[in-house]
Amino acid sequence: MTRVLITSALPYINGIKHLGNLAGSMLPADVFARFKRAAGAEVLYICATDEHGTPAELAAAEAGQDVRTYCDEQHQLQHDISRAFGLSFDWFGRSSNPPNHRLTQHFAEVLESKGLIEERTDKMVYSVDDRRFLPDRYVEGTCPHCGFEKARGDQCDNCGNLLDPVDLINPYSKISGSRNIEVRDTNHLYLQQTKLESRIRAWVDANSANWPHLTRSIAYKHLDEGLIDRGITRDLAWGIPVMKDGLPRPGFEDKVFYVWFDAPIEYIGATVEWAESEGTDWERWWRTDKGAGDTEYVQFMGKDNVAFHTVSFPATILGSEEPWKTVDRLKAFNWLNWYGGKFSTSEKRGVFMDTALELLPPDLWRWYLTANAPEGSDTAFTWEQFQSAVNKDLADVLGNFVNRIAKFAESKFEGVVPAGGEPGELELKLYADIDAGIADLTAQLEAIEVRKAAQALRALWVLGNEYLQVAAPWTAIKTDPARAAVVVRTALNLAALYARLSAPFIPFAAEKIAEAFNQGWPLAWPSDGAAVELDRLSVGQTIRAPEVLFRKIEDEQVAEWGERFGGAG
Ligand code: B3M
Ligand code: ZN
Repeated sequence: MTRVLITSALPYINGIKHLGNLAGSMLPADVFARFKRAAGAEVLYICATDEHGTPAELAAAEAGQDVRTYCDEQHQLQHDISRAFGLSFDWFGRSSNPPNHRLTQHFAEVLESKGLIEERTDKMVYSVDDRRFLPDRYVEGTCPHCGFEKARGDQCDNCGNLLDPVDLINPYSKISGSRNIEVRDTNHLYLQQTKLESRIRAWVDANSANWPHLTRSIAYKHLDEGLIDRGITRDLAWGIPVMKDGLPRPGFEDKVFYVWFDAPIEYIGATVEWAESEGTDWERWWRTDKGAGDTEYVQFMGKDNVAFHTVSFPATILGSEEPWKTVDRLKAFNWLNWYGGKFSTSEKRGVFMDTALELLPPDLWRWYLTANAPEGSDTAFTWEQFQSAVNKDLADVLGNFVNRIAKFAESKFEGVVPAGGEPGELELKLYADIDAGIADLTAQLEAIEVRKAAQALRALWVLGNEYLQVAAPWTAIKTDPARAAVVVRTALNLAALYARLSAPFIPFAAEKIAEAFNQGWPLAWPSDGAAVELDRLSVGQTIRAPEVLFRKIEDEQVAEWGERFGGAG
């Protein structure tokens, strides 16, 4: 049996994610995981909350909570909302949990033993009133180039120049507004990526053949620009303590590892959490000396995370010289925008995962977000497109087909799969079309071409409607009951087959259909030809029409939501 390890980028802890985050990592990973499981692979799908760093500390402070309590609550919220969307993680971990502490400290120690860690003194902006060092984007001041008064420590939004926070004129803390700012010396650990450059490049050369263009181009862009040594510690209280020989590292008592150093290690950490909870082995997924060599490892993420996964995390792994499993396929996504602009929490632009589920069932979002995945380029959410995807594809095509044939079987065949008749020319043509359609869908899913897979699935649904239209059992039943029986039997089988093929995308509706047709759950991916697959339901077994699968979205709803969530305007 093939084994597939799947991870999606770890959602940051500060608040519920928006639909763009969902569309660009977790949802496509889930579709792929569901497909691979159905197709018989042994799948481990891992995700977790990314909990360290300054934004978590500040969000906790704003919520009036200590950071641990804040993260506990936010983790639970994200966990619950992900489940409600049907994200089928085998484990949803936390980067603040003990396994990640142990692993992160282990990597730092091993990297140091390989001569790849250097202690350096940096000059950093310190806010006396906030009693903390300020990360670049929490310092603002006047731009030395253009005089703009609200330039950020890392970049001036007015003239675009990249800045060093110590160059700002009249700097102030973005946290408190205090101008009581000093530049202080502080020691940090640096991972000497410069020493690893050729190893990382060789690894990218050897592994990137299977990466999509977007991933490869980002990786080489960073390599070609030249790697720099990277600070892997920060002056913060919340995070993973910096240790040496089992004790706090002298001079680093008030420091922790940088969030981007420990976050990817949590892919392994979360696997350990999972294994501990299941009483099973994690190493066969991660150590090539313990069997992980025959695992395929697939990562999903937005394009802003690619450099961290093609350069920084590999630096950690390769630098350790230990036999860790590295990524085989890295699927990156562009942005899903909200109309012309970006989603924004502070400006309440766009729909977030919790609100989405208050409005409509998860499958509607799942369908739209996969059929319009931001794959080749950035895409924009619009309510009009969303309405059309739901009403046309789901309600008119799939929902209508299933409902129509099940109702007809209920009224004319007492709700059982009818016996009688033999498949004719129409059915043989249908088999051929369905075979070709399944082959296309399977190939697109294997290739993680999310949009093309959704298109292939839609095309399969369309075949059912076309078949019913031409075969017209409602006419045949008047003159040729045996012919009507063949058509109804075939169409009922087709509906059951749609449940299996659609389950990775719209698992809730698929399960409803499966239930109504007395199929087990979860459903296996079809592995035989259509002639067999469309003859699976036992003759005489009962079926019933499922409750309404997809309710249409009304124009009034679109108008109301456009207002409420800041649409085109
Ligand atoms: N948490 C994504 C972000 O917050 C980041 C991903 C980590 S993956 C190891 O932008
Ligand atoms: Zn400027």
